[in-house]
Amino acid sequence: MAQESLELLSDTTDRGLDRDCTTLSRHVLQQLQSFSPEAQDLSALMNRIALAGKLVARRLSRAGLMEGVLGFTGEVNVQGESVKKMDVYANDVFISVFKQSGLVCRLASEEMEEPYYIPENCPIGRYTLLYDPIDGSSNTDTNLSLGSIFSIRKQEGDDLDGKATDLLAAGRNQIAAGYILYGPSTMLVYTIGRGVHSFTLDPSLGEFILTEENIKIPEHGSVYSVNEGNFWQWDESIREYIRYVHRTEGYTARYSGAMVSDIHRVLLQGGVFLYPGTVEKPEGKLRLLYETAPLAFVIEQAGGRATTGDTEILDVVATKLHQRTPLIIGSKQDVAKVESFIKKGH
Ligand code: AHM
Ligand code: MG
Repeated sequence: MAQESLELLSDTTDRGLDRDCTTLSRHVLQQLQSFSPEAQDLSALMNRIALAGKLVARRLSRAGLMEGVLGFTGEVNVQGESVKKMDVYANDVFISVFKQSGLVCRLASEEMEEPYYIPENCPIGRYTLLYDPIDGSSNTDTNLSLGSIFSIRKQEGDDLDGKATDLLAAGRNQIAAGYILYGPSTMLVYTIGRGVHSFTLDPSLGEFILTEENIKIPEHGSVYSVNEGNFWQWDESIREYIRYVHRTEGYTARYSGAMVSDIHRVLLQGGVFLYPGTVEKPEGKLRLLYETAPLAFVIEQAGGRATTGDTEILDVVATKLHQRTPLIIGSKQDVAKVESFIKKGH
């Protein structure tokens, strides 16, 4: 073999090996360029989230073959939605995984009315995990894409009354956020405020391996992603925007029923995802603390934007744990286009 091809071969092998060795926990430490206690905490927290993701992915991959995995439990959650067995399983997975971490004293999720305390962790556990264990629940029984969304905040104050009111703060207080996407492969995308990075689960290693660093969302994309079944319930300004994309060449609709996968597409290829308010639900469907704020943190870090149509999502201060917000998120130009219709309408 010619010297040149040999060098090329060893170069690509090295790069491949280098990449194979960039696990999530190592990446977090690299990002922070430190082995300080804070950096170690964040690395351990991300490692735990990855473990939860692996457990959920493992169950989903065999869901159709096992008893008691798919379908509803018969319960209705705090949001008034029917609970699926996978929602309960995934919710419990995060609790179990963080019980053992020592770092997290409180967890708050879509599936629990009140925050869940882990008293044995509270003397040292200065972090709170906010999460949506299964995003896109309606896709569960049809073997379609699903997600988990997470956000980590530092506990402010002593929370003596046990009401976790310090969580009612703007999304800019998040110290880490991201999502796990259960698709043909399982991916984890995260930010700690230093760009956005994606990892793919290598099932043969059981590790999330770095896929792409410093992802940048395109300034504009052709995709608009929204449930048009709600058309007649939206404000006229949103209807006008949709009429605009219908009559303008170069737009294409994509909507999967799981916003983690829709927003992942927008992150990589550009475009906009919307879940506006409706007449029945003026605040929309999505929850601020564990759905829209973490995704807004990711998209902002990738160079995009997320707004309610009125206020940047990361500036919205929650007034209650399960607060909802409308969401317009994605490429800067596409979010601005939607906003221009909202402004015209007022
Ligand atoms: P969920 O967390 O209960 O699954 O709800 C969130 C999901 C989003 O992933 C998705 O975009 C939206 O709800 C779909 O709702 P709809 O069926 O109203 O379009
Ligand atoms: Mg959800």
